[in-house]
Amino acid sequence: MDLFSLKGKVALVTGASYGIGFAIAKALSAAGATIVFNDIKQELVDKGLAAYKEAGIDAHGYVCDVTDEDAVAKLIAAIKKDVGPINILVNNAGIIKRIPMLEMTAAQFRQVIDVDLNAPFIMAKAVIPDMIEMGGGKIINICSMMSELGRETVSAYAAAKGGLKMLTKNIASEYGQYNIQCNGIGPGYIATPQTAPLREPQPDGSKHPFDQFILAKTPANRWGEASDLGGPAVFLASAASDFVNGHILYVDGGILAYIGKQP
Ligand code: NAP
Ligand code: GCO
Repeated sequence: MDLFSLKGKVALVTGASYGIGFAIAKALSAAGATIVFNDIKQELVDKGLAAYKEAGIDAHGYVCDVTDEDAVAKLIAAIKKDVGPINILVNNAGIIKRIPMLEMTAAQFRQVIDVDLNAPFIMAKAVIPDMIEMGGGKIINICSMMSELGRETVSAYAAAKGGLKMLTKNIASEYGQYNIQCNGIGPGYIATPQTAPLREPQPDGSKHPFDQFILAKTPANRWGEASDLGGPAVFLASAASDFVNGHILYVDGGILAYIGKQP
């Protein structure tokens, strides 16, 4: 089981005060990693620190907007000074705007691309030099079903997550020679604040139509929990995946394999 050990490793998980990032950080901590996380607001970082402490994790939290290249450079330098160079980067921070394309402004489109695609580029660029110096490292990009599929109202998000899939493959191609593995995790539909609007019970108490739709599309017949992503993240962060590179590991309960339950 040492193959899955992260003892002595420093892991930075972006946007990890709660949700999927928090769950992934908890799993990496359980495997021995020192956890560092950032969020966009101090109040969120404080909330996250309290949650990690409650989970018995002595995490290091920083305020940083991942789209701000200067702020990211300062973040990485501060982490290196306070904790040590980053061995594992999880690009988790993300936003979604559910707006029909013809109603979406270019500024709204750019904002989603900025957080979900440009920021992982900025973060990876900031950590790779130290990884090269250390003889290797792990980058995990949190992709999506929308790295493979489209649906109404998520044009910007799908474009970003599709791009993130290809950025993942390109980092693997360009830096694999330095023993850096860059892979993606493609979560299915996970019960977090980001998908809460899709699961809102109807006024009559019945399930949201989208909730019913996802259950019919998922062989596991359930929404994923953020904790379902912990094991796959430990695998991709550990020596167990040293010859896995440029791969998107879909953790979706089988959605991508399934035509859907007949109504
Ligand atoms: P979430 O609940 O919305 O959490 C996203 C986190 O990222 C929040 O803490 C958010 O902070 C932070 N963030 C947003 N913009 C940021 C920025 N510019 N700089 C730093 N932090 C920022 O989302 P989630 O459901 O946990 O999803 C996490 C990741 O998984 C995202 O990349 C998402 O696209 C992806 N994903 C989610 C699902 C799902 O079904 N939930 C499925 C597939 C993929 P604020 O609260 O301040 O915005
Ligand atoms: C949506 C959902 C999805 C999930 C996730 C699926 O509106 O369709 O928010 O995009 O967030 O990305 O993998």
